[in-house]
Amino acid sequence: MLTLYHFWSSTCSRKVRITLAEKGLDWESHHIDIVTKLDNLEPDYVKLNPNGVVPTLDHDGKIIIESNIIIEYLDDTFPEVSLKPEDTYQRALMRLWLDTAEMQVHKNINMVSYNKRHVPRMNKLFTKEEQIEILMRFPGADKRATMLKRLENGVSAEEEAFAEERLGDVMDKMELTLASSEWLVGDSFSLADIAIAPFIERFEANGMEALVDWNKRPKAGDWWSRVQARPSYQTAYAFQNPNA
Ligand SMILES: N[C@@H](CCC(=O)N[C@@H](CS)C(=O)NCC(=O)O)C(=O)O
Repeated sequence: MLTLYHFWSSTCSRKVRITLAEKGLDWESHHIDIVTKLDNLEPDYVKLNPNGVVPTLDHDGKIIIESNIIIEYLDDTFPEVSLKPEDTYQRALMRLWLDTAEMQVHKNINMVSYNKRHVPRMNKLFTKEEQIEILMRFPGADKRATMLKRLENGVSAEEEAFAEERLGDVMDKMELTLASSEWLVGDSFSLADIAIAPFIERFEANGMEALVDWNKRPKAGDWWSRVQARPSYQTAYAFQNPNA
């Protein structure tokens, strides 16, 4: 039995929901409200995910964290519908996209989303003192320190612009790659496409025009249309906030 601890609009959770849908796997939903209820900081959840973040997968009592590791675990464990290239070099390229999704895209979109999404959302729900208390409950020292610094000093226009440029680098790499292959790795849809897709939707939702101007990057635009047309993408995005 598969249970996914996830949040409806989290990019990392969406990666896993797309993978589950591509593979036609049944799963049970355990919604973790990371915004208003802060379920992710509850001690029982932190026992499962010591970083206090979503997603977390429970497969018959085996706990797996980190979205990239979860999607590879699912693909390895349920190989009937494969989302990995056969060729080992192509597999390495696929893993490089997974790494890019986490180390370049997730990291920089977090920076860009801070003023756009995070600050207005938190200020609406909590006073500054409450926000400090919440951050002190974060289990990871690194994240706690980064977020406390951001709360004190904000994210500057320069930091935001730099992060957006790094996201532009990834979009350029996609455009170049997709000039000679149908999908991010070769001619089959793979975990590489799944790992990147939710962030493109986030760029659009954030109104980051320079990144999603498909006249400028037509190959990436065509790829994006094909990703969104897949039933797996639609199923993953149909999951709405159960508390709304
Ligand atoms: N590297 C982790 C990142 C997980 C992560 O940052 N999740 C976000 C949502 S996309 C989260 O739970 N944030 C809650 C918080 O920061 O309080 C993964 O890929 O699973």
